[in-house]
Amino acid sequence: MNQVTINNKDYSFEEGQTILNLLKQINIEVPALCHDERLHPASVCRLCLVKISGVDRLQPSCRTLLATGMIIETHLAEIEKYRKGIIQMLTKDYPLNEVIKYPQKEFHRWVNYYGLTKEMENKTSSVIDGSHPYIQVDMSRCINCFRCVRICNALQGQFVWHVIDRGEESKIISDSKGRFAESSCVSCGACADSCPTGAIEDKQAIAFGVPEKTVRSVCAYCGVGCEINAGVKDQKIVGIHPVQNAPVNKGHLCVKGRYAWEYVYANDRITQPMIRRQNQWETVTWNQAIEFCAQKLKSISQEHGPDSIGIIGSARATNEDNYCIQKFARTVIGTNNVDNCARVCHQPTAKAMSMVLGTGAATNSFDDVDEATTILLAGANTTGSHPVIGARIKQAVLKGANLIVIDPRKTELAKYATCHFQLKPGTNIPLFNAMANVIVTENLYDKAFVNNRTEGWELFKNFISEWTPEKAAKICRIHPRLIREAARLFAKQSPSICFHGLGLTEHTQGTENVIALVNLALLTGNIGKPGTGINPLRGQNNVQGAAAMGCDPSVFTGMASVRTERQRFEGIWKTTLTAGKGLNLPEMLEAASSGRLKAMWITGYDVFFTMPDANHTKHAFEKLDFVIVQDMFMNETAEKFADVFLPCASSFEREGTFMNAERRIQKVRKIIPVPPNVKPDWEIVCNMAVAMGRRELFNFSTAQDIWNEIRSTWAAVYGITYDRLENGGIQWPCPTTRHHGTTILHTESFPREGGKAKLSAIDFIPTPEQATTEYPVILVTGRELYHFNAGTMTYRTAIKDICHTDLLHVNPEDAAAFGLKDGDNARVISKYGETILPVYTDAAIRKGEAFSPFSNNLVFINKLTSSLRDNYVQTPEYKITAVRIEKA
Ligand SMILES: Nc1nc2c(c(=O)[nH]1)N[C@H]1C(S)=C(S)[C@@H](COP(=O)(O)OP(=O)(O)OC[C@H]3O[C@@H](n4cnc5c(=O)[nH]c(N)nc54)[C@H](O)[C@@H]3O)O[C@H]1N2
Ligand SMILES: Nc1nc2c(c(=O)[nH]1)N[C@H]1C(S)=C(S)[C@@H](COP(=O)(O)OP(=O)(O)OC[C@H]3O[C@@H](n4cnc5c(=O)[nH]c(N)nc54)[C@H](O)[C@@H]3O)O[C@H]1N2
Ligand code: SF4
Ligand code: SF4
Ligand SMILES: [Mo]
Repeated sequence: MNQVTINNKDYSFEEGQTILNLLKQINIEVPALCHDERLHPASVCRLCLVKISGVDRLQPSCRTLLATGMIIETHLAEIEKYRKGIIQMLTKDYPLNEVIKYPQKEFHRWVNYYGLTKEMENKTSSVIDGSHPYIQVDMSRCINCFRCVRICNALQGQFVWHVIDRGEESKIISDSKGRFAESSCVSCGACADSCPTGAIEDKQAIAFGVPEKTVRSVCAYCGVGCEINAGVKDQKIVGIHPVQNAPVNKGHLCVKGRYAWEYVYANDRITQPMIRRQNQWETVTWNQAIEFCAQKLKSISQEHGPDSIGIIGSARATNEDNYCIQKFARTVIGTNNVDNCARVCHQPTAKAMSMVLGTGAATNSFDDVDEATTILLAGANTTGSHPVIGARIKQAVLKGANLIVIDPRKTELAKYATCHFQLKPGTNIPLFNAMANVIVTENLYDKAFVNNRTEGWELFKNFISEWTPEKAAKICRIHPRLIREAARLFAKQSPSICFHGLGLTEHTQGTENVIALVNLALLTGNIGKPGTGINPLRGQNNVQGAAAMGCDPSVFTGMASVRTERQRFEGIWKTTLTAGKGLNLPEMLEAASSGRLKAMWITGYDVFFTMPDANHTKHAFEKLDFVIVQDMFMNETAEKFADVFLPCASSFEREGTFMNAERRIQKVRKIIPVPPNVKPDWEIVCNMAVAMGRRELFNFSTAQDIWNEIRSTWAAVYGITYDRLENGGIQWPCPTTRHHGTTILHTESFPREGGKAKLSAIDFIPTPEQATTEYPVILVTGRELYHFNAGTMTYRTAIKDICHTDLLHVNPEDAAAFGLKDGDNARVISKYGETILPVYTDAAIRKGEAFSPFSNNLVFINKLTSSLRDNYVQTPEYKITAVRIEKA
């Protein structure tokens, strides 16, 4: 069965496999210059033709499926002659010098293979376009394979490249019709990755040359968790490309994962431990630094108690690092004052989901995008913040999925949406409640699911009856008809999947926003099945992991409550642990302000720059006696407030694991050596523990040792061994070493008492932060594609040449009313502070609103943001600040 004969040898194949795919697998190379495994076969180059016995004409192997009994010849003399002829035609006018310089390029390999260089000439291109910081375009080397056109359309959905003219004359140009940098390109690098000639080429490849080896690892930026292949030469990274068959990114990356790795070589990277004395930084040895910190922490703890110290884990560092950090806080210091930046991000999601579903993590997987008929995207700008998933959602919609977007801005995906709710910021609950009202009153709910798998129905039904679309529409400033349409779409055109972002969580009712969204999934039975679920688009590469490892004041590793599981952890760590929950980050800052907290050790988190109401944060930091910052760079917190700086390794320089937004644990591999005086975070923490007399608890010599201890504390990851991760990531729960991991949660029941999920009546309480005559504009802060959070890393890469500052996005009519044009500096003033930044007029913003990213340290938008917080978990309300805008 499933047997074919190729060049007189027998092979087996898989159902649905193409001839070309099998040829690659068995290392028989045929040229296929228009082919890319990520694309549907085009078969325009006619080079991959093979002879199939009994079939008259030669067949393109790229799109011919294998069938049992086929007898295939790949290298008959007539075929080879034909191939050589085609490639020879392509070499006409092609520069010989490029073939010599880059012999490994796909097209160049075939030119050499067929011995075609003799008739070629050296040429200097007159059409090189170097306008883009990362991608060089030289269409004198284009062979019209159209891979760039197709991959830009089919993978990224950006439609940048266009074919003009026909036949011999046809040419490929970008949609700017001029300089590439002015096109609509989002710099994902897919076209450059696919181009077989170098007509579209990474500038990094031109500058740094061909790698000697590649190492597979995981992107260091966002929670999508794309797998990367890092090219290494002379022990340095020279380029990064996507892993073709990675489950998450399927051969795709965004600009940050693909290109923005140069920060590891930034001139101002800190590569020596330092102590600040009399306002001067002094470099010291590791022994001196650790000894100094250990003594300070000991004496502060002795004098003021262990709870006078707060420790912050890093959502950018590995699970192993974060496990050590929280274990250090709990066992060495003896406090539960440990947190991470999930606090300011998706903690409301974790809280909401664990309350009503029993588990605080995404219920489904990214692959469910392709299974869904309707996609609901709430408060997430996915093509900017999670670009590879944004591109997957865009492709799903282009293939026919319905899309409901809920966002005050007309985001890129809103332009593709069946329904876009451009609601007033902070009014999610009325909208979700009204959708639930329509689903209930129009009898569209899933009775069996509601009966068998939820509790609270009677109360909910009564509560929701008053939430008519008309009532909600007024509050949200949207049309009631649209609410009915969206509710029907979501309920009837299932499976329906929900993705959500900070537009739900970073509000005073952040936790409740998420609960109100979960209600919709529960009512319609859109949970526990393929193509459904509640899926938070988690922020940083390992924010899901940092929290799950226990960098949280109320839970130990594996989300084990400090209240109920203390004894178990006392057993595991063989020490006594403090009772009661500790302080979270906002509470730590308050305790600092009031003099109760004396010291902080902050790893991989620019707290001062990214917490709201910077004046308030500054006051808190000024009151602290001792601050340790552990980072790669002198971030704002370190520069203003640190007493000690401990330089850490980047994720390219160490082993460990990250956990992505779909609960997938993936292997982070050491790609390049650690700089001489720099250490991985976990090693620094272990050294500190040893210096403070707890060597026995931190006897780890590798990241794997730590992971094995993590496995022993948390049953849901017990089955995930390092060995198993060699072959790709695994999604928890994975209780045994034979278990394959879990792609969909809650298929049978919910891990709550009684096994049912909870429908909850959520009332709407408007935020006190409203527009006033003095502050008439609502400023929403969030992200854009190019920079990442504190900007510490992306501003140290050529991304700064694409996007050199945060811009204040203002509706064009508002801008005119304020007397502002594009590029003018605006002064933005809130109750909390003021700053100046350039204006960008943007029709995606409604009148009376404005939007700004928060990544540029000169702008420092958090001088403006309000100190209001979520009612349950204290996540700041970054999404709403009333401001006044003036010409600066
Ligand atoms: N390029 C890039 N990618 C990133 C990051 C980055 O800095 N840059 N950061 C990472 C991190 S840490 C995170 S947490 C994620 C965040 O990813 P997202 O959740 O996408 O983040 P934001 O852009 O902050 O906010 C999303 C949207 O919420 C909308 N919004 C504001 N108020 C409301 C509201 O009341 N209701 C609704 N429905 N929408 C509202 C905003 O207009 C915005 O479009 O991104 C991660 N990925
Ligand atoms: N106005 C406004 N402010 C916001 C937000 C908003 O929407 N609006 N969003 C908030 C959100 S969701 C978040 S998550 C925060 C993000 O705020 P931060 O967590 O401060 O931002 P990041 O840029 O992700 O990274 C923090 C630091 O980690 C360092 N780092 C990177 N890798 C490692 C490592 O392996 N080890 C160590 N030790 N350090 C490392 C980087 O150099 C950087 O200094 O910002 C919040 N602030
Ligand atoms: S880099 Fe990406 S978005 Fe830009 S043209 Fe190439 S494929 Fe399209
Ligand atoms: S989508 Fe996220 S994980 Fe993927 S390459 Fe971009 S930043 Fe990295
Ligand atoms: Mo975040």
